[in-house]
Parts: sequence; structure tokens; C-alpha cells
Amino acid sequence: MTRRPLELFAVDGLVEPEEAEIARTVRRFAEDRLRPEIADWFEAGTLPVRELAKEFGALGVLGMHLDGHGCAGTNAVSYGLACAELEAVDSGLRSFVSVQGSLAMFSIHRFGSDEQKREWLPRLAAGEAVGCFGLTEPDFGSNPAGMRTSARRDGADWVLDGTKMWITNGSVADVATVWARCIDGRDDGVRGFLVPAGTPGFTARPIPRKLSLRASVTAELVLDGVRLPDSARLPLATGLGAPLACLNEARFGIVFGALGAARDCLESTLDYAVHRVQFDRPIAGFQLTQQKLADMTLELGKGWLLALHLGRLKDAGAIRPEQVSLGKLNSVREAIAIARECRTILGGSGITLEYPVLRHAVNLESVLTYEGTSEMHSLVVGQALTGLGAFR
Ligand code: TGC
Ligand code: FAD
Repeated sequence: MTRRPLELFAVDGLVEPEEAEIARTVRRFAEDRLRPEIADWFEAGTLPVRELAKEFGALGVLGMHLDGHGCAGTNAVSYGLACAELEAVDSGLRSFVSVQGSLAMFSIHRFGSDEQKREWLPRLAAGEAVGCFGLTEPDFGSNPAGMRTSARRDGADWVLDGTKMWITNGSVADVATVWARCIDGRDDGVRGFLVPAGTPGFTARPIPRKLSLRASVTAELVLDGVRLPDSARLPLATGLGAPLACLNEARFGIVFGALGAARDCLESTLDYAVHRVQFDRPIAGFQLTQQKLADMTLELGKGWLLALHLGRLKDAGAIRPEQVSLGKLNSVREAIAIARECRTILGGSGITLEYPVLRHAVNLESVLTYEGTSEMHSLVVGQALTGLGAFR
């Protein structure tokens, strides 16, 4: 008889019944609807975004931690647990939900006008519209402060020029939150704009031949003289702090999400190890295998406890950005280590799509890089400890 690794940490007792019910509901959907398809989507390098968006909308996970405008209004822990259940199937699925809810919707919810909220949030929550979030540029990834995408005032309008790179959902989105540097002479601050798909001068090109996050759409956005009315500007977003505040939300989802991937690796590997026989014994019975299983269980459990703690801090309105960085750094680092170690236990079987482990491992390479690389999060923590910024 095997036990689920997280049972050893009695984590169920740390979750409220309502939170557990949300996690169970998302898990059922993930296992019944998404798990049977994911290897094919990954192999084909595709995701049926439009179809899934509506199903995620009906499930209530799009912008679930936001209030009003058709959003579910759950607490942060519930949102985190939902991210874990989705990422237990594939990081690309959690990525879709993160970008839609925590980046596109959050940017409108926090920084948008009432009119923008009314126009976009109910449709985005229902999955009738898809959103994306364009901050990164070809030459400015870790350092978005250097962005070149510009917003120039022309009469009552704005004209946007520039390129955004690696944008999740970019080529399927109905609306893009685009961050640009204002160049109207008096003001060089960063501003956010809502750019509807089909606006003249706005194009999106899918990035092909990805080896990671294959069940996710990633695109380059080009803005070539895109003319927008002032009503397309997010009125409350002034400065780089605005997009960075959105990132806190998505990074929080990853704190839980990456551990969902790690949990899936460990559970499937445990199951394999007790059935796989070598030298006339299940490989789970060898001490070296047990040491790997014990060490991975320890890191998964520690990460889960940290995630729950950060979730409680967030629900109390007391979480700081450097604490989110601690969580993202730990969860992704340990999840990747767990995925790679699990792969060794699976032997040759571990390199196929029959098992989720190598798929999770290569996905986690993207998760390690996006939403701030592990190096950036180390530097955020280093700055919080020393008071000295070491970015530049
Ligand atoms: P710095 O001078 O430190 O800050 C500028 C202003 O922003 C404020 N701030 C924050 N506010 C809220 N939350 C945070 N986490 C914040 N970090 C900084 C700060 O207080 C300041 O405000 P003010 O009022 O004084 O102006 O900025 P910096 O240029 O030194 O940069 C700091 C650094 C390196 C941490 C930041 O640039 C950074 O986080 N870089 C990483 C970039 C990143 O994470 N990009 C992610 C793009 S989106 C994405 O990857 C989506 S993937 C989604 C998916 O598919 O799941
Ligand atoms: P770089 O910033 O060039 O970094 C390269 C390496 O240099 C990294 O190891 C980095 O840590 C290191 N480095 C850089 N500066 C320093 C320093 N000061 N000290 C030490 N090391 C340093 N962006 C969006 O805006 N929206 C999205 O939806 C989105 N989705 C994405 C989806 C995928 C699949 C991927 C892969 C990326 C996505 N991104 C998105 C972009 C992502 O946020 C960036 O890739 C990330 O911020 C890193 O930027 P970069 O790739 O330009 O790497």
C-alpha cells in the first residue's frame, strides 16, 4: 500500500472545507477533461484555447480571486489550490488561467476605468473573451524598466509602437494589456493600454518550435502605429509599479502551481516504483530509491506548507512582494529538481509521453524563467535582506 506524499504532512487539516471543495472540483475537471488529452496537445504543440476558455469560465476559475463583474471572489488560498490542480496536469493549463485571471483581468480590475471593467471583465471571466499581457520585449526581459515600446500623444489619441515577446495567449487573445513608455514630453512613465485584437497596426505571430510549454500559445506582438483613444489607457496605472503589481498575482499562482506539477511527478513515480521489478524486487524496495522518495517528499511538503502560509498572508492582506519571490523561487526550483529525480526512477519509461514526468520537467524550464527568473527572485530576496539592490 502506498500513501500520497502530502498525507505525511497532514496538509488537509490546514485547509478550510470550502477551499478543499474548490480544489476537489477543479481536480475532477482537470483529471476527467484535461488529463486524457494533455499528452496529445503537448505532442501536437497546441491548445484548444477558445474551447477551453469557455469551460474554464464555466468552472469559475478565470479571475476567481477577483470580486464583482462575474468573478467568483474566492480567497487566495482557493485560487492557489486551483492553480496546483491545473498544473498537476500541465503547466500550460495553469499558465492560461494565470495570464487570463492574474495578468489580463487583474490589470483591468486594479487599474482600469469602470467602463473598461464593464466591457471586459464579465466576458473574460466567462471565457467568452481571451486576454494576454505584454510586458516583455525582445531586448528587455528581466529588466522591463528599459522597455522601448512607446506611447505618443497625438491630439486626443495615443499612438503605440514597439514589439512584445514571449506573450502567452498573444495570438489568440481578444484583448491585450500592453505596457508602453509614454513619450509626450512632460512624462516618460510606463502606462498600460488595452489593445483589442484587429486594431490596425497590431499583429501577433505565434512562436513555433517550442520544446517547453508546448500545450500553451506563445506569441510575438507587433505594434506599428497603433492608434488608440485615451479611453483605452488604464487610468490608474502610472509607472512600472503597475505591471509589477500584476506580476505579484501571477507569481502567487505559480507558488502553488509548480508544486502541483511536482506532486503529480512524485505520485506517478511512486506508483511506478512499487510495480516496477528489477533484481526480483520492486525498485521502491531499494534503499537508494527510498532515499530519493523521502527527500522529494520532504521538499514537496515543505514547499506546500510555505505556499499555504503565503496564501494565509495574502488573504490577510499582509503579503509583501519579496515573500512572493521567496515562494516562487522555492516552488519552481524544488519542482524542477523533483521532476528530474523522478525521471531517473522511471528509467527509460521516463523519457516518453506515457508518463507525465519529463513533460512536467521541460514545462518547468519555462516556469523557472517567466514571471521573473530564479536569479531575479534571488536578487529581490537579497535586496530585502541587505537593503542593497544588486540588479544593476
Ligand atoms: P524598481 O525600481 O525596483 O521598481 C519600480 C517601481 O515598482 C515597484 N515595485 C513593485 N510593485 C509591486 N510589486 C512588485 N513586485 C514590485 N517590484 C517593484 C517599486 O516599488 C517601484 O515603485 P515606485 O513607486 O518607487 O516607482 O524596478 P527595477 O527596474 O529595479 O526592477 C526590479 C525587478 C528586477 C525586480 C523587476 O524589474 C522584475 O521583477 N523583473 C522581472 C520581470 C518579470 O518578471 N517579467 C515577467 C513578464 S510577464 C510573464 O512572464 C508572464 S508568464 C505568464 C504565464 O504564462 O504564466
Ligand atoms: P533575460 O532577461 O535576457 O535573462 C537571461 C538570463 O540572464 C537569465 O538567467 C537571467 O536571470 C539572467 N540575468 C538577467 N539580468 C541579470 C542580473 N541583473 N543579474 C543576474 N542575472 C541576470 N512575458 C510577458 O510579458 N507576458 C507573457 O505572457 C509571457 N509569457 C511567457 C511564456 C513563456 C513560455 C516564456 C518562456 C516567457 C514568457 N514571458 C512573458 C517572458 C518572460 O517573462 C521572460 O522570458 C523573462 O522575464 C526573462 O526574460 P528574457 O527571456 O529576456 O531573459
